[in-house]
Amino acid sequence: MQVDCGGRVLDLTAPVVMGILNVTPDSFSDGGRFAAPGAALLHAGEMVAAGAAIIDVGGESTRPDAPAVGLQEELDRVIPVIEALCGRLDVLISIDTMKPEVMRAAVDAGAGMVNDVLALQAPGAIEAVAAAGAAVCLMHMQGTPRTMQLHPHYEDVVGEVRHFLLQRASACEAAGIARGRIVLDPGFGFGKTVAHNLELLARFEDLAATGYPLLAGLSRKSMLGKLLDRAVDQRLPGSLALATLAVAGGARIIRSHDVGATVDAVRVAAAVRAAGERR
Ligand code: 8Y4
Repeated sequence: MQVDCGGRVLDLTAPVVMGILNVTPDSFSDGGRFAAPGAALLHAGEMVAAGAAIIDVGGESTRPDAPAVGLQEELDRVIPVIEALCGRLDVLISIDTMKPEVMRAAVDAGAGMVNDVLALQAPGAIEAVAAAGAAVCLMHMQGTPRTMQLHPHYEDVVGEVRHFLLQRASACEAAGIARGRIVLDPGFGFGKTVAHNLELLARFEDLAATGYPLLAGLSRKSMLGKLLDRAVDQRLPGSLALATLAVAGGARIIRSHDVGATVDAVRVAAAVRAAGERR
């Protein structure tokens, strides 16, 4: 399995790790320590050395209480970082954004994948990615970043998420984004209770059966806070358990803050899964 990332090919024969590079000054996970291009470059270099296949650069928080970020502010945060990364590191860059203008500028600066929690539903977003030639990760969210955790409700969470993602993939393909450029993601924590997240993970294979490569973002998320009563900086063991289960269920990309440890977990889980497929 491969993803065409606009000239670059991402080989997913074995699952890979996407390292998270926040360039938001308000990011509560890293306190904005990587906001400057120099510090971001250093962190990205460490993640590549630890085995990251993709670096996901994000300049806009999706937390419910996060302030909206203006277009110019977001461009000023992410574009210098992407330019610096592409000049120095041989790694695929993904741009975490909801804005078509940022998608376009990021791909011009060297990004090969667009990671959009709105699944390209913003006006002009599908066209921006189609024209740019990049790959895209289409993520499911119920509601908006502001309202998503107020009253998550589903009759059949796996069926509804699967249906939404396949509809978005069809819309992208109709607009000229080839099937081989599309990754799907159930969006753990985005308009989901702990029970919804657990069911999506337990039935991950139903999503993998769509045939599209799947990304899972579980690192340090609040479901671990609720399951384990642990603060954000105490969630690595739980995150590794979730990453392992996602790979066992067929995930091909694991989005993580802790690349080295996650690469080990993914390699172990992938070896077990491969053993089950050899017959
Ligand atoms: C600590 C740190 C606790 C961060 C929670 C968080 C996903 C994503 C996010 C995902 C894709 C996050 C941008 C939420 N999650 N993109 N983005 N999939 N494709 N929260 O699951 O990391 S941000």
